[in-house]
Amino acid sequence: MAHEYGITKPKGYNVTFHYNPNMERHHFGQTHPMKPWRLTLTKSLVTSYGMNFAMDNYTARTATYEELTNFHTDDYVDFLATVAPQPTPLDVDNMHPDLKFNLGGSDCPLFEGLYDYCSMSAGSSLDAARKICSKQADIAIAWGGGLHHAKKSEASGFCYINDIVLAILQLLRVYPRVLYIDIDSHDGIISQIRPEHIFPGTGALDDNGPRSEHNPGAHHALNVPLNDGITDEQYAWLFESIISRCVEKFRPSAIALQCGADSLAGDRLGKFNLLVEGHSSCVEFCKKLGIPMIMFGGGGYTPRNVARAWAYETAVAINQHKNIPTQIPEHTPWRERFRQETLLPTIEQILGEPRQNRNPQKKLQDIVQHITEQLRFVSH
Ligand code: TV1
Ligand code: ZN
Repeated sequence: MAHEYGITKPKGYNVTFHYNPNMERHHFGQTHPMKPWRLTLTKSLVTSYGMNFAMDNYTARTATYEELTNFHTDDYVDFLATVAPQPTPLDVDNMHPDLKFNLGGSDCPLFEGLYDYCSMSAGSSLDAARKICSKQADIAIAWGGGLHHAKKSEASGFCYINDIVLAILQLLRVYPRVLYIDIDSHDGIISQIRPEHIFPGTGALDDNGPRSEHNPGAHHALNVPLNDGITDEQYAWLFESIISRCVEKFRPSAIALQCGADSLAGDRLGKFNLLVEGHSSCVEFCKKLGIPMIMFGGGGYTPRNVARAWAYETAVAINQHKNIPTQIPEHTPWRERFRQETLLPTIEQILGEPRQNRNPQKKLQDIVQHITEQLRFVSH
């Protein structure tokens, strides 16, 4: 079975895969959109295609208290570590009065084993960062990470611990300039979203990072606000135009790429028309830059499609995406959960009818123009 698809480890290029099988045992609650089980489904495809033979596979350790408090405050981490699980309240009026830090509501419930779940997610991203820092990896993959909303002392949008910030702080010890890219359908740093009415309400085109006098980050945040129904062609064009300009100006020494999969067509929360091909073309483009890179997970609420995208993007990392058969292998665990037996379903297979595209080409050209002007403020 090992070399069924001829997948072997390439010489001189190393991909590491950081995964903790205990993460997926955690549940946010029956109706909550975040399903850690999507990680099981991803891993199932990765191994059934034999991709594990082309990577160094690590069981991610849990992050320590000291590591978590590199970004988060002690009082917040202490609370996360000690608070008892609570049933999810039906509405805000029923919320437990003792709860703090935006915990215990419907988005960020206090489920059983929460602290372990958070430390595993952060641990996998930190392990990935360390492999990049020690040059043992050219690309390090942490699908359990990518939880980009968590604040210093507050949970937000299904995220409790910001593993991305922790990983980037590690990278910055060795790499002077880290480019953070976020293709989740919710606002990250270089991301796309209809700002005002979509969670968390930030991400406008002119939202470029706090401009206090001594803030070196001023002007260094770029946003690409998009409407429903964007297609692969438009997305890839935007991504490549913008990222190539960013790389030229900023000359990053490392890349942190959040691969949130709620930007895929058919997502329970997202409203785009992206296929695995379009989503993964962002990963392909970044890989070709030849800059050390961490790939994180993130959002993604239709587990079978999340697993397809992240497995295919794992194949991109090991440069096997053109070689693997599109038919999902017979021996894949949970194979029937994928509905169609292809790794690359069409928009018709996913949605029947594509969503109406509310992104006129002219708007997208204006965005690229605006970003090009913003980049005047960026120097290396
Ligand atoms: C329980 C059960 C929670 C069903 C949450 C969708 C649910 C949502 C649920 C939901 C849901 C949000 C808000 C709430 C502002 C808040 C991992 C007062 C059907 C990275 C986080 C989105 C996205 C949070 C996370 C958002 C990520 N949308 N059903 N909650 N309100 N919260 O709008 O970026 O993907 O939706
Ligand atoms: Zn999201």
